[in-house]
Amino acid sequence: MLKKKERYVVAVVGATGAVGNEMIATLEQREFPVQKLRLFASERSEGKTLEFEGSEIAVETLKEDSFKGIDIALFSAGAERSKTWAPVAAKSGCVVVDNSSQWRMAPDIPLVVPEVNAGDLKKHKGIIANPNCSTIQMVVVLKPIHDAAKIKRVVVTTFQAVSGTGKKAMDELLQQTTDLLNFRDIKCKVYPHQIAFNCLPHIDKFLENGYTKEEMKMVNETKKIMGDNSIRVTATTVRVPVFRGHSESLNIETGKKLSADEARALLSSAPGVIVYDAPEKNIYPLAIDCAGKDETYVGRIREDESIDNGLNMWIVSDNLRKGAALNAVQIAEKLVEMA
Ligand code: NAP
Ligand code: 12T
Repeated sequence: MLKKKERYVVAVVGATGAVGNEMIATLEQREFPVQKLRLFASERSEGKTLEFEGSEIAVETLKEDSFKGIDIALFSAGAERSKTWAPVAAKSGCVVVDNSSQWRMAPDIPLVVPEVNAGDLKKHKGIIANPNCSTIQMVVVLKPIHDAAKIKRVVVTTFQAVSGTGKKAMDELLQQTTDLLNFRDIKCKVYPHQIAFNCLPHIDKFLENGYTKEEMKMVNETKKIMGDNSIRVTATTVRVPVFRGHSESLNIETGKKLSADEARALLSSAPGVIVYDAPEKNIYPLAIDCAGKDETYVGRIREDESIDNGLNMWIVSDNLRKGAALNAVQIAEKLVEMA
């Protein structure tokens, strides 16, 4: 449990990565009450410094006693590191907000999107899991619809940015694009196929049921966060040559009929959601506009004419902000409120 303090000692584990960088920026922008910031990464980053609130902070490597005196640790250094180090951190009295997939489905670890299930934070025992980026932006939109009309089934297709995979993937898209435009051969290191000017129906590993891990994260995490195992979800997750911002096409079947206007009104007052929906003026959410923003944008809201109670919509959010760093910092803010 977090003890009430004026200011907290905060750690970012994976500080040099795409998500870690965004975490540092988010803590600063939201004026999180930081007494001291400690930054951790791998041995490769030894000697590096990163800027926070105008001063340079040295990047450290993790050791058994690293977490002594740290109140809150935001982890984004991959599942392996979370598996090893989150319990070490929790044991030394630090509250961990973990961005990896390692602990998300563990029954006694809360999986939290503050707009949806902040109440689950009360049950934490030192580790709190941050959901997958694609799931987070979807559940902030599903929650008000579920409360009003009970969702029976969701069919989702994602169009995910390369920054979700990390820094090396962003470099790969840039390099392949410049190589192709200069008639040079390309190299595929991060993804199994060319990502520039292409779409890959493959995110994370393939599982025995033919789905990818990313698809099954959306299925399972949605039920856990919404606290309702009866919601049926099926997903197809696709990598697209976009640097930042995940787009998703949602088809939602509800128990009660909701008109497109009713859905628009509901979503307009939902926390963390902005309705951006005026197709007659070519207004709908775009990844390039949502990059750097905090909210999830919703447009193309329309009734599914093939079933009785169905809605289609298009949602976009910044995968590094609400999809990762911002959600983690919002969880930390809730913990401070509750302390
Ligand atoms: P990234 O750009 O590749 O950064 C990886 C970070 O992990 C770097 O800071 C790296 O340090 C650090 N790291 C690697 N090995 C380490 C070790 N042995 N000890 C300490 N630090 C180590 O990746 P990213 O996109 O920021 O993602 C990081 C992790 O966040 C992912 O693996 C995933 O678990 C999670 N994530 C979650 C979401 C979500 O959906 N919520 C989205 C994206 C990522 P060096 O620079 O020293 O190598
Ligand atoms: N493979 O945190 O590649 O479970 O976009 C998030 C993003 C795993 C995760 C990606 C991934 C996660 C990706």
